[in-house]
Amino acid sequence: MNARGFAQIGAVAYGAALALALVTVLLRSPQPVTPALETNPGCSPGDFAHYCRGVRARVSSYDVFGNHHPLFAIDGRRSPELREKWVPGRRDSAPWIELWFPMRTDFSVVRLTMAGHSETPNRTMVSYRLSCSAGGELRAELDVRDNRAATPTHAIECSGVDTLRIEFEVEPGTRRDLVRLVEIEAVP
Ligand SMILES: [Ca+2]
Repeated sequence: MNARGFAQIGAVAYGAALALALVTVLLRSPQPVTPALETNPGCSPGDFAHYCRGVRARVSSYDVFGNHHPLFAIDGRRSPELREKWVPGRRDSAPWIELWFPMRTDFSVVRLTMAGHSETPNRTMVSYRLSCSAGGELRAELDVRDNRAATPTHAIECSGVDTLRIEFEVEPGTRRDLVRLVEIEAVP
């Protein structure tokens, strides 16, 4: 084999090693979490789930290449800009998002803004479960089975909690095969 042949084999091996490394990283990625930002308890008085209050979001996965980071779900914006939403990875069959409050928090309403708010309405998620807890102890839960609203408002008494969790049921083969969540608000 001549030098060109060795170079071609080397290039193929290098490409394969890079692809393997990328797949390994993607498969082994831990559940991403947003940064711990400085807490300003007085900000956003109508929404305790805003990052400016020190809230962090952890998710089962997110669409890295689409840049649909979970921070978009707690930034206080209900923007029609298509990028500004949390979207899980395509292979995530049981997507969830969890909000961590920096201190025990009371709220009685959770308002969601789904992609149907600004995109096609049939992308609005129908089935999901809300729950809130304190120190790992469940305080309230709500199973939603027939949501049709793009910005649903759910009454749920969460008193002295440190975590709000939402688990979505995706529907393969429909427009609801992927969660597209623009915003979560925890209303006192
Ligand atoms: Ca947002």
